[in-house]
Amino acid sequence: MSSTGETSSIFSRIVAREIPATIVAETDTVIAFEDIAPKAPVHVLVVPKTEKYRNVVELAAGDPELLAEIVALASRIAEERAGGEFRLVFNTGEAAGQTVFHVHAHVLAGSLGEDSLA
Ligand code: DGP
Repeated sequence: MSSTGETSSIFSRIVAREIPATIVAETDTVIAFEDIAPKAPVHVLVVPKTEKYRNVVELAAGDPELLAEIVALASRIAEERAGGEFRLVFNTGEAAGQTVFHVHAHVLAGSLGEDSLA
């Protein structure tokens, strides 16, 4: 939430159900939904509900337990949908391909090729 009470990041708007997404799992603190432009047979984004952390470095320093929740939910999704093996990608910084500055993990699974690094 911003100081005006409006949500700001696109992912906060998904958390608030202001824009649609195919939500696949949710806890009190974390939400998982299908990426809008999938790069693999399974391509789910796992996102903390708070938009306090812009990237995984900030999250690891500020709330390592929340980071562990993201990893645990990613693992659960991969277990349910792809036999438990998966690639976890946190793009960190514009030059690394990050476009949404609300930390999120890409969970990629199922027949991964070289070009499926999200
Ligand atoms: P990154 O480039 O690492 O910041 O990843 C952002 C991802 O978010 C990208 O793969 C596309 C996805 N994305 C962007 N906007 C939306 C949206 O409105 N809905 C969904 N489901 N995914 C989105």
